[in-house]
This record gives sequence, structure tokens and C-alpha cells, in this order.
Amino acid sequence: MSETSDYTSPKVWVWNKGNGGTFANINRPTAGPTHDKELPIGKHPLQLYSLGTPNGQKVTILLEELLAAGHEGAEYDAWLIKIGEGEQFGSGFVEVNPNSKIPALMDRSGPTPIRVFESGAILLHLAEKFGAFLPTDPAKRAECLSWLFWQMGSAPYLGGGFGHFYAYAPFKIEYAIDRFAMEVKRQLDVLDRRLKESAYLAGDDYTIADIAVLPWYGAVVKGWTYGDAGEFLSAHEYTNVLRWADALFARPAVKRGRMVNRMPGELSEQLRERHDASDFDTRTQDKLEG
Ligand SMILES: N[C@@H](CCC(=O)N[C@@H](CS)C(=O)NCC(=O)O)C(=O)O
Repeated sequence: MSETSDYTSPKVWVWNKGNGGTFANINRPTAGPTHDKELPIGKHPLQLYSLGTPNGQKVTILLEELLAAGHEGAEYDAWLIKIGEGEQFGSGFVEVNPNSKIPALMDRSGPTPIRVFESGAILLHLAEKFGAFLPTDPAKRAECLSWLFWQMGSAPYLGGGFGHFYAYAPFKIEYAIDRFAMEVKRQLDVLDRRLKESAYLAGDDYTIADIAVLPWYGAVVKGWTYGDAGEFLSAHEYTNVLRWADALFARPAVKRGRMVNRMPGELSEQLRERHDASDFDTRTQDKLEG
């Protein structure tokens, strides 16, 4: 590995808009709205503003699991937020999530709407609201929350670290790829060892911890993300993670949740907006492409 670089940091960092990175058009060093735009409100108690990325999928998988388990109050409208076009910086979205990132939820089921942002907070809010996918026994609940927050702390190394430098950076930086590949493999080993001990992350029961981890680490071991990253990371070695991922990806509610607000990929796997359970059956090519 080359141990030198011709870069010297200036005394004060200055934003260079044209840095050429994949996300240069939306990334900026300031927060707050860039334009006025109200958010639409549909007919259901829960209004989700999202996109079918791994963070977005966590919430739609849980909502579909809640509905499948008979919780009618979990009916939701899922509105598409095109982050590549900067829709997360509209004034209405920023009112729901001052951090301008999907997913964001408005819970309109009570007299006063409640905003919830950060996917982990949304999962916890919904699990507590419906008394589902979160154990009540204190020890089991602690285990579930530990894995839920493990995911929240760990996934940025996978997505923002490894994924960014492996798949999106304008040029390859060996040091960055080595550093984050090592960390992601360590994280996969953490999961593999845990899933050797128990069927699910929190123990015998399928919980929001699994729902949080699956769209990130399940997709990596299946080789679905960051090009050929599955091979690069020797994903086949994590046999317990693969066994767990295969079982969860086969669940009908997980399949539906992964389709909602999805944009790239096969049209047959996309449901760009979801306003009714029947949307999964009645979607048409026109609707998908519109
Ligand atoms: N910690 C946040 C991360 C959310 C996040 O990073 N969302 C990305 C898409 S996966 C996003 O909205 N990015 C738009 C942007 O950064 O401007 C969560 O879990 O909700």
C-alpha cells in the first residue's frame, strides 16, 4: 500500500461543491430546508415519507409484519421521497425530520400528530404502540434493544464507510477500503457468532432487531449490494447469517416491505407508493413508471 499522499489539509476546511463524488449534488455542509414544499397526507393513521433503501425498508417491513399479524391500526400511506432530487430538503419534510434523511413518520392516529425520525426510533415507536416484535420480558427486551442499537451504530460503517469507498467514491482509496472492509467483516462475524447461538438476534423470537439488521447485513451476505461486494467480503463464510437471512427474506411481509418505495431494480419488485394493501396486487406498469 502506498503510504504517502499529496494532500495537505488547509487550516480551515472549505466546501468544494464540485468534488465529483456520487452524491455531490445533494450533499452539503449545512442543514435546514432549501425550498418550500408541503408533504402530502393520505387517509391512513400512519404517514411514511421514505425511499426503499435499507433504512427505508426497515420501517415498511415492520409495517407489513404488523398488518400481517392483524394490527389494523398499522395501515399506512408510504410516500416517495426522491433523495437524489433533493426532496429531503423540502420544508415539509424538514419539519418531520430536521436531519433531512428518510425514513420519516408522522403518526396521525391520536389527537396531536407525532413526528418520528431515525429508523431505530420509528421501529421502537411502532413496536411499543402495537405491543409487537419487542419482547416485554426485561432481559429479552434489553437483548432486543441492544441489537437494535448495535445496528444503528454499526451500519454507517457498512454504508457510509465500506459501501461508499468500495462502490461510490470517485476513485479507489486502498486505505479506506481496507479499513472499512476489515470493520464490516468484523461486524459480520459478530452477527454470525450470535446467530450460531440463537435463531434470531434477540433469542427465540423475531423482533425489530432482526428487522433493522436484515436490509443491511442480510443484503450484503446475499450479494445484493455494492456490486460484487459479497464476493469481496467472502460473504459465503457467514453461514449463520445466511441461514437467518434466507429465512427472513422468504417471509411474505418482508417481501412486500422490500418493494415499498423502491426505485431502482426490476419493475416487478417495485411499489413506488403504497396507499392500500391492494396496491401490491393492482399495480400496473403505468403506475410504476409514472
Ligand atoms: N440514521 C438514519 C440514517 C438515514 C439515512 O442515512 N437515510 C439516507 C438514505 S438511506 C438519506 O436519506 N440520505 C439523504 C441525504 O443524506 O441527503 C436512520 O437510520 O434513519
